[in-house]
Amino acid sequence: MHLRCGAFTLDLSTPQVMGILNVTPDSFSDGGQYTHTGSAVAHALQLIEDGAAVLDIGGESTRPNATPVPLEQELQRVIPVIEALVARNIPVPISIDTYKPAVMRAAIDAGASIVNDVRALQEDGALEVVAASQAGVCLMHMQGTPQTMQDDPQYENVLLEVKDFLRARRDTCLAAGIAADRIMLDPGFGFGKTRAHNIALARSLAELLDLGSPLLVGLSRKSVLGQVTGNDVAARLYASVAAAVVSAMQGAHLLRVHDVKATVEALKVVTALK
Ligand code: 9MG
Repeated sequence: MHLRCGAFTLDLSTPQVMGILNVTPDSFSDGGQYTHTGSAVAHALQLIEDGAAVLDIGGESTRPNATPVPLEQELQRVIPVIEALVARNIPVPISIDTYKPAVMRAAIDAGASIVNDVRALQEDGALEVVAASQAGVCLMHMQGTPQTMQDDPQYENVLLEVKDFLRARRDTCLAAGIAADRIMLDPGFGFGKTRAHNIALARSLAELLDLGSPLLVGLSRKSVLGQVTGNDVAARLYASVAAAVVSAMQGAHLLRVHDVKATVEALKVVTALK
């Protein structure tokens, strides 16, 4: 299994880590820490040193009830960081976490190789931007929007509905000319899902492998781990590593995490013992 993305081919034959770099004042766990280009770049270099195979850079929080960020502000947050990292010739692909086509285009022009879209390229023009590039893409499932998604999420069968959505969005991408090996899929833990929905999905993650695309999982520090452990967001390291291990044991290819060093080490054990 691999992902083609820009000049990179990401080998996903063993589980890999996508390190989170939020250049936002209000992300749920690390908001406000890396709002200056210098500190964001320093943190990115540390994530690479710790073993991240991909860096995911975001300039708008997607936590529940997050305030939408104007286009210009999002561009000002993320593009200088991407440019600075590309200038340093970093050895891993940069992923841009955005649903806005104009940010996708600017980020790809600046050197990003993956588009991580929590709206799965449903925004007008997003599909065309990715299709016209060589970037890889992560298509994520979300019910509702970050402003409404946790109000009262409802499913008849969460696994089947998420799976059908991901299959349909992947087919739309294929029809638009995005090659299958440029596409990853993600069930979107915490995006329009209750604790029961998240746990049901996590238990049956392996069923999503039938879709034949690499699977990205983001459970790091999320509220479902707080609900299970009783810990607040600053104390969810062990729970996050456990969630990454369980996901990788079920076949997840890429784990989107804050705590790269601990997760990389745990995944080495999964790879060795699985
Ligand atoms: C941006 N973002 C926040 N959580 C995420 C998750 O679970 N998956 C992906 N792909 N992106 C996420």
